[in-house]
Amino acid sequence: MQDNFGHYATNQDAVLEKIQHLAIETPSWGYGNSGTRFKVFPWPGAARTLREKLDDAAQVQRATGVCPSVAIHIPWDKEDDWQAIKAYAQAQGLRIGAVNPNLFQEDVYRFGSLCHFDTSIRKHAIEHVIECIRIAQAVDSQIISLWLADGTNYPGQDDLRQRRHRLLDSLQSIYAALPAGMRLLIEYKFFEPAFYSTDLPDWGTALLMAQKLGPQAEVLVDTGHHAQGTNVAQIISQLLDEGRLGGFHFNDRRYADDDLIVGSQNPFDLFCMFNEIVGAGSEGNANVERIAYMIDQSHNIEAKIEAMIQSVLNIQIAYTKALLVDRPALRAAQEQGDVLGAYRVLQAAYETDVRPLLAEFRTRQGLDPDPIAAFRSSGYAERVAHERVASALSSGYPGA
Ligand code: PSV
Ligand code: MN
Repeated sequence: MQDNFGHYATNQDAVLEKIQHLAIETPSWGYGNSGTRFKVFPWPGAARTLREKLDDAAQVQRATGVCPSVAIHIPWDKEDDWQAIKAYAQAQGLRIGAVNPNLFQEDVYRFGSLCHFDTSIRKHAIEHVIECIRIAQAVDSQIISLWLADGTNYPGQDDLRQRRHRLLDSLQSIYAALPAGMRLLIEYKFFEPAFYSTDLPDWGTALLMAQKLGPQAEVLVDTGHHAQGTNVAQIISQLLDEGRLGGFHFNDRRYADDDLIVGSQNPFDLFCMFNEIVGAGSEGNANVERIAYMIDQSHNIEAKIEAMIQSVLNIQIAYTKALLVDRPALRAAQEQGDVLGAYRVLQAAYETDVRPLLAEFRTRQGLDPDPIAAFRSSGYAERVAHERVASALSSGYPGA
């Protein structure tokens, strides 16, 4: 390990300490059946209820030790008794994380939600987000993450500036309902489901909205929500500089959509994003401390719990490599105009095999150094496949 880590060998404990503090939230919807609009392939034993999703998320926490919270989506995860859910999560060593309102699945949202031309539909959407704020309060969550499917499909379909005014107006009503300490994370996506215009298409629009709203509003970067070739690391640097990087939805994609395992397609890009974060943190950027690291993936054909664990491992690998960047050497190369020298500092960190260090981290935490192998040998997947299918058959549940 000494050779690999160069002058950081002496700092191994500091690196391990930092890895321990990178908490990653997993999404409840990543444990249920999902698919494309062409086909949903049911996974044997996929979670069907919020409790089952929490059971599965607890496995990810057990294997990795860094996933103590679970994001929920309302109404997919709607429950009558939130105190009971909170207690159920706690008993599993978990807590409820970000609450995601759903402003895209009701018939009334055909022409949008917060940007709709009909005031009563805008009001309906605002009330749903306020309902989510109340749920967040009930489960002691501090985050509402808001994504809109709003947009238009044809030029002229609606007045774009009017839509923008409606959006700001709706967001202001939502913001006014936020209790102290709760953050509204505004997520953007450049297209889909709308194909001509999207009301929150990019980080700039999301940032403008956040700045107009106030300090409790920040931007949520879903890594899969950019056009091909977009430099997401640079977006991260700008948001950090503005103090408005609320959090991430991690995932990866090759062409479009956003559900592949984070780091599986463009691991160097992921490293570059973390490099911006670690760099800003090393200079005392206060925003770095409150970034919410969340995964937003729905696995279509792969084993769901394993895919979630693998995603966590990929994030840890990218982060650990960013921690190994020799920052003084990087700064010196930059200030000498040594273009290749600077690049080679990043390359040295990126090409370091950090798997032994991460195995050491896990061993020190009392975890198995290979979380996927540990999960596979636990027999959990086979057990729930058996139990949940059996209980579905006996109850006549159609989704098994
Ligand atoms: C939209 O594509 C999105 O990224 C939003 O975060 C949604 O809440 C989530 O996916 C739903 O799967
Ligand atoms: Mn997302």
